[in-house]
Amino acid sequence: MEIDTKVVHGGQKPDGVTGAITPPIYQTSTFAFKDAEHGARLFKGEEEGYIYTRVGNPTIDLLAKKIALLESAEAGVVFASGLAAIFSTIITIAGSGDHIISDDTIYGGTYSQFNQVLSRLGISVTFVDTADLNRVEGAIKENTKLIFTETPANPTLKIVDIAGCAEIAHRHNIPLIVDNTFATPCLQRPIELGADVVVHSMTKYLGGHGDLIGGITVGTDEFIEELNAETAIEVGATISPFNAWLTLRGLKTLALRMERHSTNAMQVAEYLQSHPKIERVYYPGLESHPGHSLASKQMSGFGGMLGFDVKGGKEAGKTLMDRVELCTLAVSLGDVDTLIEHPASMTHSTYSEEECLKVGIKPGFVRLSVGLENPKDIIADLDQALELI
Ligand code: LCS
Repeated sequence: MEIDTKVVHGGQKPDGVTGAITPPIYQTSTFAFKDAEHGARLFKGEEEGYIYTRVGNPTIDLLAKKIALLESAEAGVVFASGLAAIFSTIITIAGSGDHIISDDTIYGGTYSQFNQVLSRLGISVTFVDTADLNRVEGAIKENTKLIFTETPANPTLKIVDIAGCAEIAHRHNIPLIVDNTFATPCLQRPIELGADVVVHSMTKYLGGHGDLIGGITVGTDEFIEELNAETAIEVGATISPFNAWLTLRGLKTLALRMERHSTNAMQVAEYLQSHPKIERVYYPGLESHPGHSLASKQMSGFGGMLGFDVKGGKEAGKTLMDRVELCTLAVSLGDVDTLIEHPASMTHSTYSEEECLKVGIKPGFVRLSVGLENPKDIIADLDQALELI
């Protein structure tokens, strides 16, 4: 099946009992045992079945299976948030005394989790520009347990060579983990390019409607079993069955939405690129983007996220964000609605000013999650706000 058919049908069949096309929401915390022996057998793993929603739930399991299928992975575990998925994945592979390599341009919340929480657990992190493969190779130590990267990166849209990073990781017998939140499996499938594990904030495009928080990790059967048995069930960052169901509902239109997000973003990027008050536009679909040719190779579309530097720096950027009317000034991304924000003071305020500058987040850098409105209206809104600078 092609990916746009898979998002509709993958892993799903009408309900065996009622014929319902939409899967039921098993909104329950616990499941009754037939008798004491049955319960004991389930706990021992001698028989398959449901016990308790933190351990397993049919709605949540269906979602895990579906996203694994979309990502060309064998299995998945769903979490209450993207950060819970990332944390649980990392601590399944690395522990006290170990070292990990992370890209230096990642979501600000992931950055502070790595900086603050992992260091408290005795896991050291080297942040490098993983788009430079020599730097990745150079950062590997005896105790390095994994490489983590995000591509396109939040918020600068930097493009990282997934196959190149995977080759280095595998030569050192360590896994490559890719955060595929910005691209989604409709535009990029890291496992097909050599990555071992893919993580997502489902809060974004996978859910797609700005109405839930969720995360997922997908990989091999063996890794997912280890993640479940050693971390996920004990950490207990379980999504609610209702939020899992909302994600299943959102996924049905993922291919269609990503197509429209991409064409809308391209039009907005071209408009901004030609605007005299804009210094630079960051969108992998533009030929001027340094990652354009790599993105054209490893992605089948360029997505709905873009960034731009407004001439006049932070003050000019602030005026723009305060004056837009159709676009909403808010964090998060991947919604139907166009969202605008200032990474240096918002999503990436966990980076110091110097750290921001080092990874290319200038004071006047504005991030736009281009929504599904008519692009003419998005452009008209940006245009009237830019007039006011
Ligand atoms: N990975 C990426 C690439 C993200 O952009 C985010 C959240 C996460 C992981 C964490 O996922 P969560 O726990 O929030 O589900 N990014 C956000 C952003 O850029 N604005 O608000 C949240």
